[in-house]
Amino acid sequence: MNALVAVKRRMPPLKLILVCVLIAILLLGYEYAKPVRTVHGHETHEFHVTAVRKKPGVQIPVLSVAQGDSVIVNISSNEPGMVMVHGVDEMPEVEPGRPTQFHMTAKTSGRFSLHLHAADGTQIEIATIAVLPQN
Ligand SMILES: [Cu+2]
Repeated sequence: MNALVAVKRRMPPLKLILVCVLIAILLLGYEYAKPVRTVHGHETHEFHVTAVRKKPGVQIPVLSVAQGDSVIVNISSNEPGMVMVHGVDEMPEVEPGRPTQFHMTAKTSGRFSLHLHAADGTQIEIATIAVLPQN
């Protein structure tokens, strides 16, 4: 009670309100950004990528997760096609203006190609999913 009165005396009300709003924004930002922990200690990672035809030498994104984690990739594409990681059953379709979501559980460590089989028969590399081994 005395501390609150002391704070009120030292700080004008507008400054106090601004500090409270700033703290609320920071707490909300942390809540939104922190990984979701499951009961087994694994995390759920959500990424946003766009499938575009890359020029030679241009790097594709690397999405790093740990073995056992869940992966959600939101994918936008300039071309229609089917999203795929070989060995994962889920193969959502995507088309321009209609993003899709790809889900997988990172069961095996290694580097996996997330790619688009475009409607014209070609393949577009979207990202590499790097699954780090669990200790
Ligand atoms: Cu494929």
